[in-house]
Amino acid sequence: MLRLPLLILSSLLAISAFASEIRYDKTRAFIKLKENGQMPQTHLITKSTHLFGQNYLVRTSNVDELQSELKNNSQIIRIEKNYYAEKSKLPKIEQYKSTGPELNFSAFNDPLVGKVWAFQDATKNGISINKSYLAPLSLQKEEIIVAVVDTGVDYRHEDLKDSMWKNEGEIEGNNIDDDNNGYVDDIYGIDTLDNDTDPMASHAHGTHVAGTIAATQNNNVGIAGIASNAKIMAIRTVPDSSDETDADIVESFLYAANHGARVINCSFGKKHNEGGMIVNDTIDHIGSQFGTLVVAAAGNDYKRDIDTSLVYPASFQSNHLLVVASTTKRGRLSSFSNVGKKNVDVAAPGSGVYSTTPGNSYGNMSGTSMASPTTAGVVADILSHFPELNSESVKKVLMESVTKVRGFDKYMASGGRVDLYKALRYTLENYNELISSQK
Ligand SMILES: [Ca+2]
Ligand SMILES: [Ca+2]
Ligand SMILES: [Ca+2]
Repeated sequence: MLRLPLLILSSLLAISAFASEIRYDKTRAFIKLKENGQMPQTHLITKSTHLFGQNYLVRTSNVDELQSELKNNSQIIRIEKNYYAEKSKLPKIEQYKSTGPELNFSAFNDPLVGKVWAFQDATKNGISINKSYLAPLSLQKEEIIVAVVDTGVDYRHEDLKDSMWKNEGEIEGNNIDDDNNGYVDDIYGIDTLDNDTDPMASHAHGTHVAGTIAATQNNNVGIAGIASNAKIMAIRTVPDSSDETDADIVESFLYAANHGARVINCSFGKKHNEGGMIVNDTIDHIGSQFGTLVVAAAGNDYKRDIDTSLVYPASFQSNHLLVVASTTKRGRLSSFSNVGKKNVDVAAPGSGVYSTTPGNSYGNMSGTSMASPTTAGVVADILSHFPELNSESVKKVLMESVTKVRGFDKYMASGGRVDLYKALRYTLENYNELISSQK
């Protein structure tokens, strides 16, 4: 039990050492034009790519010169640098320790599912996954694509290979961009780090996240994911050092939404923001235009209040963003979890989460990184039953249907832990009201 706290503590120390020199990309910047504004003509901009609305990503020979040249330009609303998140440590695989009799989840035949304690009922501090499948409240099932924007996914894993999204418009391995989307042979997703289209896992983190959401249920193999009809779109954007850039996050989110992802899991974050709003604008854009909900980890800084000590993207304000704190098997807030009465929305199991790891293996990991996909899995299953709900509605469903936990009111807006069974029931009971409020 001591290993994880020490790990995070050491990463905090590492961060403070870096804090004075936040790095940025010297070659890329974001420009937001005014309505009818023209892209400034300057030798400093070597290429410009339209992102959405009035937002562009530009390549530049010198971002500092470009920024000072455009400071008072009448055509633009703003120019933002592309900042790195800074290096920090991702959760590592822990030794699995049994803390009681093996659990039995009779809705599933997967041999290791008994280790996924979150499948227990709300009264046992779980989120009622087994209960939801034993006596289904609703049978409608639509396939829901969940983008795992992370360290890549082992898409060959025995318990993930049948749960992977595949780009129908692309022919594998012919070195041609068949669907003309700007990416050659993007079958499972993309890799913004290597600028290619192979999102194979470089670290266990993304594979673990993917299994929690959608490991194949009832295949007599491994565990079971929370959502029965979700497909994982793998997007490798987070380096093993956790030092992702805003430009890569924006590219990932736009790719995900453009290719049909209704949920994006975001188990990463940074502890600084120099005023950059491009990621927030992107979340609002994909939420309002595509109905995509971004589910994000609150962060692991031992009850840091992210209402006052902001972290990103979790501290952004958006109706299309659901922010998740972590709970333990005993129903408490995990000691490492961040909090925020305004900016944290819900809590979900994140301590000692058993899931898939690369190479047909399985293991435990702990962090709000794990609480986020637990919640993303619930969101995906709700959307699979009720695909007509938009991102704001499904966020409301999750928040209104939580299991209230004493003391959680001061930590998060909903004051409780997500619950699949209660969320399904809430949606059925409030269906007409939810749908009419979307118009
Ligand atoms: Ca393509
Ligand atoms: Ca191809
Ligand atoms: Ca399985």
